[in-house]
Amino acid sequence: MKLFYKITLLILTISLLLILGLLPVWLTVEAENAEVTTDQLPLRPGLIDASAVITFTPVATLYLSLVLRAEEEGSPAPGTGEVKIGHIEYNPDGSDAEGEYVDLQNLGTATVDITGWTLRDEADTVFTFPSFSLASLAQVRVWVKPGVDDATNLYWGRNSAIWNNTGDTATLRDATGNEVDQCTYPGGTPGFYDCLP
Ligand SMILES: [Ca+2]
Ligand SMILES: [Ca+2]
Repeated sequence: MKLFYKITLLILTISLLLILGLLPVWLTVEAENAEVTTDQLPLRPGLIDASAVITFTPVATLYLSLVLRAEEEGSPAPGTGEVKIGHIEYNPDGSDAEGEYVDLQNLGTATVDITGWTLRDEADTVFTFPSFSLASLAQVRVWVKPGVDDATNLYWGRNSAIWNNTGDTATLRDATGNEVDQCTYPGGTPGFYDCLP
């Protein structure tokens, strides 16, 4: 083969390799720049948008399908909330009415709107949550006593105790009355109970 053809073939080969190698980089940049607000698919929105643009390139399609599969496996995009009764302080030092409280924890990955939810004891004394959102991994303390609500403390507003020192059951229901969690403690020492393992 003549030298000219050899060089031409070499240049073509290098060009092809460069295109194949750089395409994924370009795609990634495009995908990250794309702004899409769709939440209908459990995938990274930018990548979906990019896929519509470059599906004409077989290599790009292959690459993208690999990326999308990785995204799907890597992150459960739409998070879920998981609110649990964490701790019940039923026999605190000093006045029970002053010191009793229950901690709720959101163990999930999404914020949960607990407005209108209820917390009750075995005797059906009910606390209804005011307008409140519990962020992922956040905690809120529900005091029995009166007080001024803030981001981590809510107040039942009672002057008498709720949580029996000899055992009781706390039940948490959502705004439509579905039971979300329940915690029964036996009572006695040490005066508090951790509902979560
Ligand atoms: Ca008590
Ligand atoms: Ca009680």
